[in-house]
Amino acid sequence: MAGANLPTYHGGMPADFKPHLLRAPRVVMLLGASWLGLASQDALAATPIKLNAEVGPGFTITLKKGNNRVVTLKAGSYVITVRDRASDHNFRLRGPGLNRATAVSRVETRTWTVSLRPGTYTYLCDPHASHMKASFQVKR
Ligand SMILES: [Cu+2]
Repeated sequence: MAGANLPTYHGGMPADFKPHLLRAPRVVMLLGASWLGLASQDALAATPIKLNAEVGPGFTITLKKGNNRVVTLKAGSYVITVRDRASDHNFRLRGPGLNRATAVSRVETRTWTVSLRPGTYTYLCDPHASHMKASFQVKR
C-alpha cells in the first residue's frame, strides 16, 4: 500500500498553550467603567457653581467659594451672591467681557449670573480702590 510508509504525525497541544478566552471578562469590566465616567461628567456640567461676594460693613471686600477666597477658577458660568453691606462701599467685578457693580450709597444683596472667560478678573470698591481690591485668575 502507498500510504503504509508515510511518517505518522503524533499531534498534541504545545506545552505552553493558554486558553485566551479567559481574558474576556476583563474587557467587559473596562467598558463598564468608561460608561460610568461619562455619566458623572454630565452631572457636573449641569450644576452651576456658586460664589459669595461681600463688601463692608468695615473696609473689607471678599469673593469666596465655600470658605476659601477665590484665587483661580475654571472658565464657565457662575452664580454670585453679592452682599453690599454698607452705604459707603460697593462691590465691582470686572475682567474679560464683564464690568458689573452694586451702588455705593445702597445696602443691597444681588444675584449675578456671570460667564467668566480665561484671564484676570478684579473685584474692588470704587471709593476705596487703593486698598479694597483683589484679583483672581480664570483658566481654560
Ligand atoms: Cu469702600
